[in-house]
Amino acid sequence: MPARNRQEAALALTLYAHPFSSYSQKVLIALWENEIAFTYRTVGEEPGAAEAHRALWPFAKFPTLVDDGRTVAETTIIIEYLGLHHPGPVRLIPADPQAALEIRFLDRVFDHYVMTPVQEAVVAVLRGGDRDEAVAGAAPRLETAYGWLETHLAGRSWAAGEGFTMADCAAAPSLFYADWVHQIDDARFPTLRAYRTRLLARPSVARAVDGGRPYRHYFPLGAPERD
Ligand SMILES: N[C@@H](CCC(=O)N[C@@H](CS)C(=O)NCC(=O)O)C(=O)O
Repeated sequence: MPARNRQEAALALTLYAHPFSSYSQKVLIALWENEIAFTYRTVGEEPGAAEAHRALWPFAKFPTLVDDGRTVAETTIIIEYLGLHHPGPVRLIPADPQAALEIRFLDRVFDHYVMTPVQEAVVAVLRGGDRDEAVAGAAPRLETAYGWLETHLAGRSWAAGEGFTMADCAAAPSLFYADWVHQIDDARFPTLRAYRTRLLARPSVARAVDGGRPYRHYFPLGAPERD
């Protein structure tokens, strides 16, 4: 689609999200990779945004995209939807079905085996649980994920190979926050550590991290000084 038409089509897009939320960042990275314009409604910060969001999506999980009246929820589905309806130069899911399957698989790995233990630890502390107990609960699961990723990422620039894909959109916030909960050990996981560093240097990811910076005091386990 020519740039002007892409911008016009994108004007109908509204994203309900929060800059510090990992899943919001996953979709923001996808939007920014292809410079897709959208209206940003900040859930929990902007008056009325949380209520409007809940009316659209009763589970109230964010981010949620609205495209010309159509509600699209769940980050993976949102990114798939953007690829179908607002394609740009960076193809986050390749046309080849086998290559796409690997990306969808890795997207699941980051969401289920990295982000989920992180989120559970964060939620436990937000609900008044003990910080050390929450970290101790997440650590063995993250160790398993780090070990698997260390092997799987060997020889790759990005999660699925040489191209930046939806799997990297999922990986960036997952690994960003996972390292805060249970640090990725340099000596045992050098490939994973280097991948995280590469992700953070990517402009769309750096922009997402910067957007979340003013909200670091929300992190209930205590945000570290690094990053
Ligand atoms: N599976 C969902 C997860 C979304 C999610 O858990 N979002 C968090 C923010 S990072 C959220 O909405 N938390 C608020 C809540 O659970 O009420 C997706 O991929 O969109």
